[in-house]
Amino acid sequence: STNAAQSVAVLGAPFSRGQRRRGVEHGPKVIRDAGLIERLSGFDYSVHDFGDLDFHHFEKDEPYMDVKSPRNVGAANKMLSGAVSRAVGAGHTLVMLGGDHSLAIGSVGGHAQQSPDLCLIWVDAHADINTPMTSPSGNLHGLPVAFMLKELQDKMPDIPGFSWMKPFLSSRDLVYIGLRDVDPGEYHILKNLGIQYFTMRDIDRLGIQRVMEVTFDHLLARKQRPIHLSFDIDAFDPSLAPATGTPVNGGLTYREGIYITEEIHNTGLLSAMDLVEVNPMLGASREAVEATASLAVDVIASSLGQTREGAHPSIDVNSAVK
Ligand code: B3U
Ligand code: MN
Ligand code: MN
Repeated sequence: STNAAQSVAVLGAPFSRGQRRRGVEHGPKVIRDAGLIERLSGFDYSVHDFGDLDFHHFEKDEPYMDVKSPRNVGAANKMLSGAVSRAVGAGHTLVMLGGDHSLAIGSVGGHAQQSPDLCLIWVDAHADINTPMTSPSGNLHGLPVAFMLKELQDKMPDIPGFSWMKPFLSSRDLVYIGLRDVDPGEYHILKNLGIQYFTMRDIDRLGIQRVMEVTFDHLLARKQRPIHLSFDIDAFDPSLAPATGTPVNGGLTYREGIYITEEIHNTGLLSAMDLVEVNPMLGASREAVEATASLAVDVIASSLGQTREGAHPSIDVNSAVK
């Protein structure tokens, strides 16, 4: 693409308190160990590994209503949003490695500080749009989108740890792809706000090519603007991504997942992305963990321009083919 990013920043967010299963805080390490930085270094832009954030842990963190660890999740996201905002402001395309999906609050929020007109593509088995009232689990990785949306402001109480943030996204600036486990309260919100979403059934019906076409029509037809991609590895079928906290059968195939990211790259508008919920403690074997981490690398590389038709690096083709 002629719109190739100038530089990419990779930022690790080793954090797991948005859900109950330990291990997802090791996501950044296993994704790096699967060769992420080396893979990106083969491309046309410079790659900056910003390392991992060092989150402060609050020992005393009573639930609010049913919501678990609000102060830890709030503070981690405050730190993350600052780091993402600085990286995007410095001109990098930002790759955030989670950690659990509660981190999208800070990642998308920090991105929005620099690009208030961004749009959001959420690739996930889950809608992650519960409010404290609708959440069946009290796990904050099931709530991040509700924090972001202006239209849900009156449904979100003052949760301890989140006084620093304000909703910044309109429901029409969001598209979901891959849904297949949506809670009753979430379904109500999706319908009520008229949010554009594609379940796995929609992908079966329309095909992934049409799904991406409608996604871009919805988000970009009025004007071109920065894209934030928030990619939960559990969007993939569990046979491909077994090492994750809440696998759901019937997910994306490898080819559907990579088609999504190729198309997003081809817009030339990707400005930041998250890759979350890789949990190396949940794979049944070493191979299962490595397959999941390597899939995460493929998703990121393909979002940033790796193609299946072959690379076109900036070398002198005439001398290369002699
Ligand atoms: N919707 C459920 C389950 C869930 C959400 N996100 C994940 N699982 N990964 C909830 O707890 O809100
Ligand atoms: Mn998620
Ligand atoms: Mn999910």
